[in-house]
Amino acid sequence: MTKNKYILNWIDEMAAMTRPDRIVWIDGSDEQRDALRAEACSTGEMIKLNQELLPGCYLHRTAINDVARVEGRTFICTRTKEDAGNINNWIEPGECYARLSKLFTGSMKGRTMYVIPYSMGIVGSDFAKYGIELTDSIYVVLNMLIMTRVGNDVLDAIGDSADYIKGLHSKAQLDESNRYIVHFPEDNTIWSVNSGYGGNVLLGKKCFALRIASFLGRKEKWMAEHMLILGVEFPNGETKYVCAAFPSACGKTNLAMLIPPEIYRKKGYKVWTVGDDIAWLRIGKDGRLWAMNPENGFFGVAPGTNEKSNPNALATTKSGAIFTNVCHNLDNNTVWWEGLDNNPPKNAVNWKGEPWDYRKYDKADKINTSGAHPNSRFTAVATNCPCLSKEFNNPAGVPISAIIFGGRRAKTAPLVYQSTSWQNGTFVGSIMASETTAAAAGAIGVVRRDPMAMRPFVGYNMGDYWQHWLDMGKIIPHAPKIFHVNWFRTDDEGNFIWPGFGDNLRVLDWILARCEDRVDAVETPIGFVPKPEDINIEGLDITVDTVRGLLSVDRQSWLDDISNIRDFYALVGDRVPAELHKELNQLEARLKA
Ligand code: OXD
Ligand code: MN
Repeated sequence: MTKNKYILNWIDEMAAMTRPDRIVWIDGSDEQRDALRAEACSTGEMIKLNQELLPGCYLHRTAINDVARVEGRTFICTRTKEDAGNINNWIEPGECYARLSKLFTGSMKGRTMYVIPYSMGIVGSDFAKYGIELTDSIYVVLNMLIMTRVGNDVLDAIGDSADYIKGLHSKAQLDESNRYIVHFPEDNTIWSVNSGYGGNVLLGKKCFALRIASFLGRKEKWMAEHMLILGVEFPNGETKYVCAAFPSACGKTNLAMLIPPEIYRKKGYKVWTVGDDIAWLRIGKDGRLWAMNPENGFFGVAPGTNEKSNPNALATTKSGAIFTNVCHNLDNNTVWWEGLDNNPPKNAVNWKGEPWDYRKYDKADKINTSGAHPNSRFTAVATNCPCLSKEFNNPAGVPISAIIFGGRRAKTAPLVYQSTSWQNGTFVGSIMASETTAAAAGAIGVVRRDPMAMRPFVGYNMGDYWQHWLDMGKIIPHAPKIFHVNWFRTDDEGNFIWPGFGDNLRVLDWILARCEDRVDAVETPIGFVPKPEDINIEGLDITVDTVRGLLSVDRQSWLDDISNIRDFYALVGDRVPAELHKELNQLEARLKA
């Protein structure tokens, strides 16, 4: 435990409000974890899976009304509304504390309050930041033990300082209409109530490592980003690292754990995973930008994960994992999800806990007919990952050569292009977008602008966040180059043209060659695109002409996008940096030229 009076007083205050029957400090030991697993199984909160096939693995189901992050109920409560900006929901902090205090009052009666001291990053390192989460959920404790570094050494590292993030979570009644995920960045405080779903309640992840950390990063001149981090090892043994930001559901975990195509493997290429979701970026003493993954595990989407799409992720889930809202195979007490294989279990329970008949599956009504919820998850231990980078535990992180933005665009964005400068790259990030796939085949997707894939995760005004990007560009002596990729261009029948998955390494290869001036490019109105013959298609079923098509820039569809971008900038409001308006005007002029 600790003698830190800030921590003890705060816990006293929170306990006086929530009134738990007892308070238990989480020490990070295996003994305590095992006892909590046993307790959760005894109450039905978790199901112990087949320990021969899945040692240390458990299944949990959240409430049916509580299966995803709730952006509409997520708030950034800065003192002024302007500082939260138009993209975030906002409540005046005093009013918000009062409103939520009512919901927290007595919410832990008859329950235990767990005190979880955790670190984002290596405990004791310069890059680490600490938090304490108070929660009435064993599920949260067991997930935090995987996703973060938990234990008494965190309390030692905090010492007698008040510098830690205060997180309070209660499942309360899981009342959807009173669900709140609230951040008070100016108070280093997060309050979450009436949810039990990962992204809303594992407070180290989106709440701290993105929303609060982005706020801190702006103050302290570093960056918290929704980015994977991976290393490409070249045949000569050198490894170069990139960070990549994609909106949710664009295959971030798959890219982070990519398996090189055979012709690359034969040459000796390898890909190493440093992180699959969040990167904290700082300027190193050598003037380069260094990235570290503040997390200690993966909270990945299960459906679609299989031996082909992501064998590394699958291997990572084979021990010590928690599965949430997947399908339970009663025949062998294991788990299943859509897209795992073509063998749905015959004797199974769906994500809602009901008997499940795979023959009734209807793609148009996945929520009600699938075995696993489309947003069902695995929480997996990072060190299980076969392709985990040896730098994973390096407190300094890894030096970044390229930052890659991406989205899901059927037509507009080419396979890859390079921005012309950091400022132009910031603009490219600010206009990032993804299309939702409409139900009817061939229907045009709805464009959602998701700047830097951070739309739901910036803990302050989006315009100020863009300004912070521009400001960082001025103080990074050797800044990474900035690129944009789109794996999702489709042909007239709506089929993906680019094979994706492991073959995305072919694009990373070009990107890294650009970073070292080893390859030329063609200038277009939107930036530099590869010469078609410079994308290696050896061993692929596509021609240079297909690549040419994938790299084409259709001026009209870009011009059509401009008004959507202007509307989005108008929504962000008057703190959009002038430089970005200028970039937009120049882009339009180049497209019209
Ligand atoms: C996630 C997300 O859960 O981005 O990582 O939604
Ligand atoms: Mn994410």
